[in-house]
Amino acid sequence: VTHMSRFEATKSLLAQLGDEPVVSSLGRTTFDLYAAEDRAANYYLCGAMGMASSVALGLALARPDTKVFALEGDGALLMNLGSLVTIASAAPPNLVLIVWDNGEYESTGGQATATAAGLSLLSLVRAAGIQHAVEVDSLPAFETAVEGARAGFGTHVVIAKVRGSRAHTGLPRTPAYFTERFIQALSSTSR
Ligand SMILES: Cc1ncc(C[n+]2csc(CCOP(=O)(O)OP(=O)(O)O)c2C)c(N)n1
Repeated sequence: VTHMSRFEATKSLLAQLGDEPVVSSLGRTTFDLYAAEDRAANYYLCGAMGMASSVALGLALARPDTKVFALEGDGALLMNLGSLVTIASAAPPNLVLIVWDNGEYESTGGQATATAAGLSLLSLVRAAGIQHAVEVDSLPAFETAVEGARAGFGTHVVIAKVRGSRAHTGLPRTPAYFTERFIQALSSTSR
């Protein structure tokens, strides 16, 4: 059983980043990102389950000058598994996908996901053809994995075994504002 908290891991991720964009999935993944730090380079998906990896893929292809980070829950990744093979084929050198694997659909009441029954997301990711993939279950290991992914070339996937965080803040229902702010943040960092 992992003791790594998703919220603590999210905070440590942001502490390592500069102004790189972070696209986050829905639910608790996004609530934790917002609570960790509401930065202009965060893009919160509200309800688009599993689409963070796809949105981040498009962004990574459009913006080869920056690393792009995507945060998905395990349930969200499983809902849009096709994204893995598309990412593997496109093989952007600047995409980092982090999957918070808590074995449950925590946001909707804790129903078990397939990983709770033994599915290895790491094996799935490797089978899709993504070579730079690791699974971690402690904060120090997570930090090392992020450091490697941030510095390295190629698409990287980090499967982070986490426990959820029951306390969270929610998110203001202002998607148009967040979208406009994200676009502006990215325009100002174009090189
Ligand atoms: C297509 C679709 N189906 C169902 C939902 C409802 N829903 C919102 S969050 C969520 C659970 C997400 O689970 P996971 O990605 O594992 O993240 P966690 O909640 O565990 O942080 C579900 C089923 C949705 N938003 N979209």
